[in-house]
Amino acid sequence: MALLSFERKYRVRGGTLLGGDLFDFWVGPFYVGFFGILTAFFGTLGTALIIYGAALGPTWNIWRISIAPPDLSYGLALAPMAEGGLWQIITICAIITFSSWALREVEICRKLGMGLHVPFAFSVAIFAYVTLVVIRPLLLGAWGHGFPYGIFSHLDWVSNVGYQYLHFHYNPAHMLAVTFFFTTTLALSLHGGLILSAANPGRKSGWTNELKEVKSPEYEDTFFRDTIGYSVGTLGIHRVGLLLALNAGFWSAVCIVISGPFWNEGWPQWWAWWLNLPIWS
Ligand code: 07D
Ligand code: 07D
Ligand code: U10
Repeated sequence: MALLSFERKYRVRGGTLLGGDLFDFWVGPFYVGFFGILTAFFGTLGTALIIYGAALGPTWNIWRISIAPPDLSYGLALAPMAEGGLWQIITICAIITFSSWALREVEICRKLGMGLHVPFAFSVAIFAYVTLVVIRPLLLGAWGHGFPYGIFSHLDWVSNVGYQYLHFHYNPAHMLAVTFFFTTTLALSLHGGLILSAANPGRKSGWTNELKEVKSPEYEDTFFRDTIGYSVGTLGIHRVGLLLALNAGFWSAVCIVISGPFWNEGWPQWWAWWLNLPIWS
């Protein structure tokens, strides 16, 4: 079915979680829905507050604009606008916007009669963000532990927090997360490469523009059986990919939430358990 006639068929009422038919419409290509209104409203408000915060600050240099969280001395209290209050409201706007975006995805999945895998995956990214700006600051007792909203300033935060634990690479959950990130790119490059190689097998010969026949999944399976002895299969690779990517986000959240709330020495010291194993004595 051509995309346009497919859209006519599926652009029908229903599948909404909230708001019934009220917001069940499209604006251009975008489905709106109750959660689209929420996303648009809080996304616009949060962005406007960032611009307002930039106007209060010392620079319009895009790389250096930064909205900082409150000083640690405010603990878990609300801070005055110019001293971190803005950061607190922007954080609320961001969480509502990201969650509404995920719920709008759920409504679209329901309209299409599809599984909820994409909104589930996005929820893991939201979970990592919420861990950084809500869960860990709550556990440490101050909003000041959140990261500042600025392109370079958030990098400074990552570096500073990393060195607070001497050598963040020694954090075992960070190792897992990094390994999952690396493996995700390996898996995507193998998958992208394999699909394109089957879809573009090349010309029949150097003397003609006639193309060879596109190869079927049997060829794809055989390529990996011949190289590594096993093929996970055409559906399987998507399961593996999703699993790898979700684990990357999940272990990232774990690696930062344990830094401080559950371990406050340097990460290299954590490995003392290895030296202390009774088998060495
Ligand atoms: C390609 C999808 C498109 C999304 C893009 C991001 C904004 C922010 C806001 C000026 C893959 C749009 C950016 C709307 C503008 C203001 C106030 C996604 C794609 C293009 N980071 N980070 C970046 C965010 C954290 C880290 C770039 C967001 C943690 C490091 C971009 C968050 C830690 C490096 C950015 C967030 C951390 C970056 C490219 C939220 C650990 C880089 C991102 C909400 C996770 C890289 C100058 C990208 C860079 C980079 C955005 C959180 C570490 C500005 C929105 C605190 C080490 N981060 N980041 O492509 O070049 O993502 O920085 O949690 O080296 Mg970051
Ligand atoms: C949080 C983003 C969520 C985004 C959302 C959506 C918009 C809309 C709109 C485009 C999680 C936002 C959407 C704004 C945009 C439009 C239209 C994703 C998030 C909800 N590290 N490290 C990680 C590596 C070192 C340190 C994670 C590598 C040093 C700290 C990952 C190296 C020290 C923290 C990772 C390395 C250090 C991390 C990040 C190498 C510094 C964290 C990925 C090769 C001296 C952070 C949850 C992530 C974390 C984190 C990788 C080095 C410190 C595993 C590969 C040794 C303090 N590091 N790191 O989490 O776990 O994405 O955050 O050296 O806090 Mg690290
Ligand atoms: C995949 C795949 C696959 C495909 C695919 C893909 C994965 C095999 C079949 C998809 C992959 C790609 C296309 C590849 C490229 C993608 C990436 C590299 C990922 C990164 C993506 C980007 C960087 C693009 C980001 C773009 C975004 C997020 C779109 C931005 C759009 C908006 C912000 C609008 C969103 C719409 C909303 C919120 C709802 C509707 C709202 C509007 C239209 C605005 C108007 C508002 C209203 C009507 C509401 C009223 C507003 C209010 C109340 C607010 C007012 C408030 C005030 C304060 C004034 O596997 O298969 O192929 O293609």
